[in-house]
Amino acid sequence: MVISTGIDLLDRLLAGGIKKGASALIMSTPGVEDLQFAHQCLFAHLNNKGHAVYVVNNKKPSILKATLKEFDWDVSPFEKKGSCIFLDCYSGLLSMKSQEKDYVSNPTSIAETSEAVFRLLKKVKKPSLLVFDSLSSLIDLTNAEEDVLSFLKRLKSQLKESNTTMIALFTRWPYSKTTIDSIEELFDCVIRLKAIEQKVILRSYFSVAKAKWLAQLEKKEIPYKIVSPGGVKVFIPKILVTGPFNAGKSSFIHSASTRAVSVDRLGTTVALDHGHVDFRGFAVDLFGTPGQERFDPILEMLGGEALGVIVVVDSTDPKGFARAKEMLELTKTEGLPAVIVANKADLEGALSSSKIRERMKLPEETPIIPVVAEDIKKVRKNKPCKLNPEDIGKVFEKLFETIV
Ligand SMILES: Nc1nc2c(ncn2[C@@H]2O[C@H](COP(=O)(O)OP(=O)(O)OP(=O)(O)O)[C@@H](O)[C@H]2O)c(=O)[nH]1
Ligand SMILES: [Mg+2]
Repeated sequence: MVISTGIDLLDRLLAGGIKKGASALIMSTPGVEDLQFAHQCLFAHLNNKGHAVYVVNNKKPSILKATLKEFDWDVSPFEKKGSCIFLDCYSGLLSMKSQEKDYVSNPTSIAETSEAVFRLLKKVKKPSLLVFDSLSSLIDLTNAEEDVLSFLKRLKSQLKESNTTMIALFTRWPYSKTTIDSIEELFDCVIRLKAIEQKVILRSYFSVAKAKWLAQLEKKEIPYKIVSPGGVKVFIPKILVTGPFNAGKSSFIHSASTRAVSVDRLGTTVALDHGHVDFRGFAVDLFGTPGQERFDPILEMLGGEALGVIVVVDSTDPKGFARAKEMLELTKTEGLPAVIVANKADLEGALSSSKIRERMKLPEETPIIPVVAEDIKKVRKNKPCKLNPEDIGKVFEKLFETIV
């Protein structure tokens, strides 16, 4: 019995989601976007006929709802039905009249806040989710770390009693170590968000640091980014698409991407192809190389920092197979997770996957996926064509399996 986080890969790491009645802490370092982790879970829960109480103490509920809407997570129908209740612990701070039915007049008082939270927990229907946004703001507002901890303890037993799941946001400002440790200790599950600066690019990762209901944790750090609409996407910043001249690299990138650009002249790529892919919760940037040998000097540069590689070969042209392997060397991407696209499988004389494996001397674990043009009648000489979306889906599935 779990509540989905709305993020496929995170659900998988948690063996399905957050256990019902358990508490999950989204612990982030300052500057990392964390809000959508709670929002994605909230919206998935409401869509699954769940009920929720959302405690907000660091922005006006109207702003929060606008943010949700921006991500295509419009909660107003759920509010109307009564399945989503906002507890406004913010307007009172500015001595403004709240526009919510439920509010706390003096949010700096932990007694008032907790009274309101407990009242709503009794009222909300099952299965229920409490979103606490945010715990760090509660500490800042009340300036009473001890009181917040004892509130959390009472809250936990209340959650258990009412079988309510909690997801709470916490930004790791420089609080005392004992406070941070005690908070982590109190929660059943801790999901850490952090950002790492790599060269000039800032990358964010999530990981499950604790989940009491699991015997063993998968110690994985999953790169993510937040896109609107869509929310949290597992983000693979660079996949290299390479392969011999005329194999179908540009066709692959264009067919796979929601947005793509190529720099082509007379039907061949002369600089690079770039595309952005959105697929089952993954966001991926594809970088393609030209195929002609005169571009070999720039291949190493194009391959830098790739996390995986898609090698496109023309299944009817075994002469290109050796060149494909050479391109892996030139781009310095041997050893990275790789998938072979056996393209043009629709053409007469196309070799089977096993023949290609044999000829290319590829290990058994390297996936080879046959790919065909979506409509062979529309294929034009020297012009990238549209490839079959189902085949492309298989390529990404295999690739993501090996990368994350
Ligand atoms: N029948 C068939 N033709 C294909 C397929 N994929 C690509 N083509 C055609 O093959 C030719 C080359 O495709 P591109 O996508 O331009 O190949 P490329 O690898 O980017 O080529 P370079 O950039 O010049 O190295 C084009 O005429 C495409 O229309 C396929 O699956 N089936
Ligand atoms: Mg090309």
